[in-house]
Amino acid sequence: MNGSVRAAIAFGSNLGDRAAHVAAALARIAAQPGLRLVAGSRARETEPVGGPPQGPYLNGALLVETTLGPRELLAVLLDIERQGGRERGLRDGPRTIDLDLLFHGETLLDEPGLTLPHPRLHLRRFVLEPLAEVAPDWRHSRLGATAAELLLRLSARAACAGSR
Ligand code: PH2
Ligand code: MG
Ligand code: MG
Repeated sequence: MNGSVRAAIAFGSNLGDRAAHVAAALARIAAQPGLRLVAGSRARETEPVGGPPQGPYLNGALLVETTLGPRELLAVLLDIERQGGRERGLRDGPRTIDLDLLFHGETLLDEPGLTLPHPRLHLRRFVLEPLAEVAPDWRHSRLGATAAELLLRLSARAACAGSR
């Protein structure tokens, strides 16, 4: 695609038929004009992190190529969340489908509603692990490390914390 960039999207679901919610969102993303699916990680079950007590998530990540700008892509993802029955309630509460924009080309952005790269992606194993599967060599321009390196750093920190 002319003038396209690579972008990554994290998906998560922990309400209802999780696999069906993820499959429906993937199909809608793949059918979106101005966007091509490049790679998808395996979907994995993860324990909920933060928020109220809630069930386990199905998490993964997608690598896409797109001519959409970051705000346009975010609007598409929010729309697909709405089509998937997403209701906004408690922060970090359970959801049928969550689609988070992780990065968009080299875009650096810090605006209400959209920070790029995603401000917490390097802190969350449920995001970093699938991201390292689809884009191990993508480099976080603020942190100066690739997805694979960020995952190693997170694992090293977790091992240190565990040995204290
Ligand atoms: N998303 C959250 C809060 N906690 N935990 C897991 N395991 N997976 C998620 O996707 C997740 C979470 C808010 O977006
Ligand atoms: Mg999220
Ligand atoms: Mg979200």
